[in-house]
Amino acid sequence: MTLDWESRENTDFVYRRYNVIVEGPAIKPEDDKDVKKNMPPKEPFRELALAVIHGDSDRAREATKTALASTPPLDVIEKGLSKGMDAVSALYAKGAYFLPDVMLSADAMMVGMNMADAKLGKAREKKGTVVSFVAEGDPHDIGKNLVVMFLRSNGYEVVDLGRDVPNADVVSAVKKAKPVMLTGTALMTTTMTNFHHVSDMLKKEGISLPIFGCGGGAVKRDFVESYDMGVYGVKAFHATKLADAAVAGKTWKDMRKEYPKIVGEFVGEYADRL
Ligand code: B12
Repeated sequence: MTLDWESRENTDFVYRRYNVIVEGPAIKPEDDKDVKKNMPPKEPFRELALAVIHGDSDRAREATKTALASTPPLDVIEKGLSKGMDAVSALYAKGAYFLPDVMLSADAMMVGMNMADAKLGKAREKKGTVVSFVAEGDPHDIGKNLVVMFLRSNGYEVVDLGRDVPNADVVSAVKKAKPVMLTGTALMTTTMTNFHHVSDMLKKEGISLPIFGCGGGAVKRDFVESYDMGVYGVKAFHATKLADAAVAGKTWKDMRKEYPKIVGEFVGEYADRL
């Protein structure tokens, strides 16, 4: 029998033949209640978030192009693209999205981020050097890429070591670049412990940095404050304020105490240190 796939009658036949129970029309990811709660209501942010949620790089390119015509690049990232990635995280956590979905969304996010990065432009005079890396064994580099992007666009020379960086390579890079700041990102509980090792290895070499800023989904403030030089970084754009503070002579001990003041906003994670 020849089937006309557009015809309801025939699809019913196919469903019956293969014992498929049809519960209703396919649910769109943006209709999920946890996604709905945090979706930006207004354009151009909604379309940016949707492009990331659907893992559609072409749509992300178009949406970012449109958004950048009227919106600051920082808002395009923080209020649009990042909201999409938050939704993807929620869908992944509840098992509605699988790794391939997440990878497509990460690619779409990077397309938009690179365009926003180009628009941010690079400040001409360099304020100092920063070394950035993702912890050994960890492939999650979206947050680190944001940190690098913000630092570069705010006048810092960044030695970007990439992801899954062996601890020894971090120490070598620090010895070579003599940075004003080291940033580390870890998204996995199995990889974040490398921050502790890096701190110990630096100390063994007699190296004391103004700040070793550590962030990433897996990391919490009390963990970062359990080793020397560690300052817990909450938002990627805070990295520039922390680097500015280091250039101005603040130490990691000062930064732990004065974090909200230094980044210039209320930060829930530091609510006890206003
Ligand atoms: C995207 C993603 C992936 C992508 C990564 C793509 C990429 N290029 O990064 C892919 C699909 C590759 C991936 C793979 C895996 N993933 Co994954 N992934 C995620 C997901 C959904 C989102 C992570 C993300 O990018 N968030 C957005 C970014 C922007 O956030 P962020 O890095 O934390 O950065 C923010 C802040 O922390 C801050 N920040 C970060 N660093 C710094 C530094 C400084 C100085 C400052 C100031 C701020 C700062 O700035 C950002 C905000 O502005 C999370 C789920 C979740 N809820 O987080 C899981 C998650 C991280 N993955 C997880 C796992 C387990 C894996 C796999 C091991 C799965 C598997 N079974 O194979 C593999 C890794 C395999 C391997 N090789 O080891 C787990 C980790 C669990 C844990 N706690 O250990 C999570 C939490 C999912 C879960 N709930 O189980 N993953």
